[in-house]
Amino acid sequence: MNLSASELVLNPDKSVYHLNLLPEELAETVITVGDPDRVPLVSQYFDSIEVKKNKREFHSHTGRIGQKRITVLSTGIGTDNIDIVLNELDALVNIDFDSRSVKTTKIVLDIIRIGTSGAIQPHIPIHSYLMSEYAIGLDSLLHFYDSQHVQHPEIQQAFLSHTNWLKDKSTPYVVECDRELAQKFASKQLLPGFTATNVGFYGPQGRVLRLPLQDKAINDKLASFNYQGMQITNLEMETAGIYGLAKLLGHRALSLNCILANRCNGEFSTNPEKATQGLIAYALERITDN
Ligand code: R1P
Repeated sequence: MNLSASELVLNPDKSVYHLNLLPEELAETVITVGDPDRVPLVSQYFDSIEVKKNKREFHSHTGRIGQKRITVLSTGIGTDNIDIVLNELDALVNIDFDSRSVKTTKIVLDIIRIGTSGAIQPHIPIHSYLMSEYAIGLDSLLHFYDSQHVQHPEIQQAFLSHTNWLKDKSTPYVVECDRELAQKFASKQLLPGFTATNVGFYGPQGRVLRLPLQDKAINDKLASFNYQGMQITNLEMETAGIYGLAKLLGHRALSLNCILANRCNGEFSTNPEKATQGLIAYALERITDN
């Protein structure tokens, strides 16, 4: 079946609509970061950069460290952008833009998020690095796809009862990382995590500036949830969407988080750039380590 112009949207130069990349401009190892300013902080370690592109919040550099070809791409904030990024990354490798048809042989991308996050457990200090083994999506992204087979309904059910989750909110979905990538990246320097992904930074993460919350105890309930010893460790805005869509599309994904805030004691990093830089260096070392 050929995809029409309205479904697979391409720019006049045949680059994909939002990411503004041509298929040959994407590497099979992709680092995603939220902030466009974090893209050069990653690519400064490249030996060479062959492509620099940007459109809206989607900035990308493709280059090499030694023989390893890597693309670093900013996603902006939130799983709404993750929907665009994951679908367009997949289209770049698995859809033929000339015939507008899905290729028979599929390419598997390695997608590694280097992000920032806030801890909700007291024992997780700021400036620690955390690898999300599981993620619970409090956004609704995955429910728009045929996705039951990549979700963990038993954990979701336990979460709904524990939190007395309001029906007006989206039903949480639980997804997990790619286990092979997790093994490649694991070390004592990374804490194992169960990450909650939500649709906003303030109310949805239990922050009150001027607006009262529907559920004042939301963060306490998240922190006290315990499923067979698994506890939710941190809050951010992309991981569950990345894991869910990567699994559905057949790609391998892993989310690494630099903890910038501890929500239990109210601390926030005084040097977020330095802390994030350490995680970038760690991730690149693992990516290039054969
Ligand atoms: C909020 O400030 C943003 O920071 C976190 C959240 O997930 C959200 O995107 O991650 P990044 O620093 O990777 O963007």
